Amino acid sequence: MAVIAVDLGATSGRVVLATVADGSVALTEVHRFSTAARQTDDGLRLDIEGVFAEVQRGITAAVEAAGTPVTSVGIDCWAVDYGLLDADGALLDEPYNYRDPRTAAGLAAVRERIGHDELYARVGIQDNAINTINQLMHDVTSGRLARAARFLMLPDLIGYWLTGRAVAERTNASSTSLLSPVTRDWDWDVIDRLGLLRGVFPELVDPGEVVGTITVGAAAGVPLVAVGSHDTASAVVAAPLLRTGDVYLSSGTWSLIGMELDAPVLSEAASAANLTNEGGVDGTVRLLKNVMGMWILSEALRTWEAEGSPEELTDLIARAADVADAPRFDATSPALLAPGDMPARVKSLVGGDPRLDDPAMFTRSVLESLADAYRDTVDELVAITGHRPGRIAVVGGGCLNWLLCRLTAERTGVAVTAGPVEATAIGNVLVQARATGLITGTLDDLRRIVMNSFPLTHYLPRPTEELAVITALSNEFGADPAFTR
Ligand code: LFR
Repeated sequence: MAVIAVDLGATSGRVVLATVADGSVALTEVHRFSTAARQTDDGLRLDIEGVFAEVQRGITAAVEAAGTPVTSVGIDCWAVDYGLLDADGALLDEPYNYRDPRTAAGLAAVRERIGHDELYARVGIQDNAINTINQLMHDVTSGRLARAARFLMLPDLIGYWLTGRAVAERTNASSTSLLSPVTRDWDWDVIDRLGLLRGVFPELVDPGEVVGTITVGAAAGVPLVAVGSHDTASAVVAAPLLRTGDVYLSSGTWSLIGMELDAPVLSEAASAANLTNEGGVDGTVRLLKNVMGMWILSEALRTWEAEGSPEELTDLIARAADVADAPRFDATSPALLAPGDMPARVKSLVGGDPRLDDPAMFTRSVLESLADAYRDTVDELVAITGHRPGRIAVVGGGCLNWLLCRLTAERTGVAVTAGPVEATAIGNVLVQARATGLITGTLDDLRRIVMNSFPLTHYLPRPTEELAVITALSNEFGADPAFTR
């Protein structure tokens, strides 16, 4: 029995074929393609129909590779972006990417109608220009929304094209700032006050519900299962958290760092810390912060490449390990959001310090600043929830960045476990597998399957002392001491 996960990330999408058996899960990537937005005369846009064609190609490849019946398909994607359909169900135009600067005007227009404090107390979402609410508000003022009959978040849009059923999966709907984390329904009052047209919002479904039967392509007849369709919700499912208060850090284009809770925290302190209450799988709340993440480095690499000096990330990390006293900056700064000349922007955040012209120093500066932001966020989470983390579970591509993992452990004083890299696809698969009866259990049980299936690397807060202890133990018991760097 095989499961197909469609996982759309900010730069690339993948289709993964998975098997779940005997308490473990195994993944094979069968197709990868670009999901990059493109600058058009009319803003930063996504060719979502092109992405859908790649998704179908991937599903075909997965069905062919499976050699056994496929039990279900699930889709996850980055949050906040959406497509609009007209009255005939056709796509109105290409979706905007959240890094398009139109959000500034949208945010200002939202503010005129609802103050931040009131909005936060209602929907619990951090103040971030990228939020759907700001994008939709811009669509109201530009007249775009008036031409729409249906609003669908991107993974729901792909699900609609596969099954013909239009729904809004809850974890991703929570990223719109239009969902109440208390009632878990659309906040119709906010929607009315912003003039957002009630009729465009589809019915909500939870992860684990069957959206419908796929009617097109190689997987026709197979159920489409709603997963944590916000990629971060799926990643948190597969983060090896052991107890309440453990911190996850989903490390990719963004760094999403937070705790999994049973209930939202809508207090002034949470608002002042700019923590967000996004919906998680099984009715959990992901109290977290968006820190800028590996985007800073990937944009810098793009700039250097355009200037003719290609740098490799792994080389940079190795060289950055030997750099001392790098300047630090606020890694949550909105100045870093839009695409563009990242080295120049970071340099201006550190007062023009010329040492940042050296890519190794630049890299060290970014990693130190990210680690600072993680420490500050962990401190805020502890103060606000009263829970102390036993570990920080770093998942996603950034868990391969050993220097960042090491700095994170040292700076926060909390042990880091790094892995699995493909947490998002794994979380997607496990929620499907549970929905179709291949496995049973709580989130803890799903995480046990993850820990059983993938190796983790451990980084301890005080490496020198701890290495001495581990070496002594290994000399005595013959265990492998190589689990810390
Ligand atoms: C990560 C992510 C974040 C969200 C950002 C924009 O891929 O989904 O959780 O804040 O992208 O959608």
